[in-house]
Amino acid sequence: MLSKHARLWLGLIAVLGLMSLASSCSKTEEPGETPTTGGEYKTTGNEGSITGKINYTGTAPAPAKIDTSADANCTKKNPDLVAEDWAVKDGKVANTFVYIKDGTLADGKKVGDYSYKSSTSPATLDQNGCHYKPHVLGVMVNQPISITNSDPTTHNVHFRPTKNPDWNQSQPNGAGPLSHKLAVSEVLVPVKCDQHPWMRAFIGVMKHPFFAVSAEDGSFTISGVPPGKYTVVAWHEGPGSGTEKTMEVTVAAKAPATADFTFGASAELRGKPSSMPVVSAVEFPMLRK
Ligand SMILES: [Cu+2]
Repeated sequence: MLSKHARLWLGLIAVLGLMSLASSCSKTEEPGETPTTGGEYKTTGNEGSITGKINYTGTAPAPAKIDTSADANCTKKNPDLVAEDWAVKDGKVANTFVYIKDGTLADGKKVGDYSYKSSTSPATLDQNGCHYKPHVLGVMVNQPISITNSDPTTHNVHFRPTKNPDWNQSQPNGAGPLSHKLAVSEVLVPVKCDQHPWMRAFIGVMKHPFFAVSAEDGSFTISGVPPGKYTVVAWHEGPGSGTEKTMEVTVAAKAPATADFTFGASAELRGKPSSMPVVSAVEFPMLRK
């Protein structure tokens, strides 16, 4: 039989053990992608491309006028500001993020088996006329994002990811560019301005370079794609975490593959809700942030 003291000590040791487990668990939550098994992807010269159009069938929602009266500087600079959630022109949709979600290369390796050199040239997110340009942006993990303020007012850029840390910076009129990086892939990170609640942008963060954003004419091209069979997703913002369309695409050596996507007003074309972030089933409730 253990004495009362011994039982107390054993209890204390168990509590300390749990606390150290908790701290090691929280360490694994630090952002960063897990290392890949296939090494860095080396171009072979056989790469092809995926090109297509984002279409809209039916009557597109009329762009809603934004009330900017809370900041006279915004009203003066951009009196006709409208919402950009559905930028549709002649049945073609801009601001759709298209990316390879999964797939197998001709060499039998999965896309995720390789690592891909991150671009070191910064992507730019400009605050201009009290909205973001571009409205949808794609970057690779750890690629610098340069955030500029071209407005005669103060903005407060606020990245609101679910897999990367929250990031929130004030940027007064005339201040120099801010720089930020996201270490974990995430589709897509909403960006808002805490000064102007209508301001909204989305950043797709990818481990690989196989992504594009549709232009005003609905067109997109993903170049440098190794031959293989892929699941390609077209994501568009919408209720909740957005909607997505999925297509299986085969890329042949040195050839362009076509992937046209259609969104629309009907329930069938509205697309299915984007998949929500996966929460680990094994989770200590007291460790939830
Ligand atoms: Cu702002």
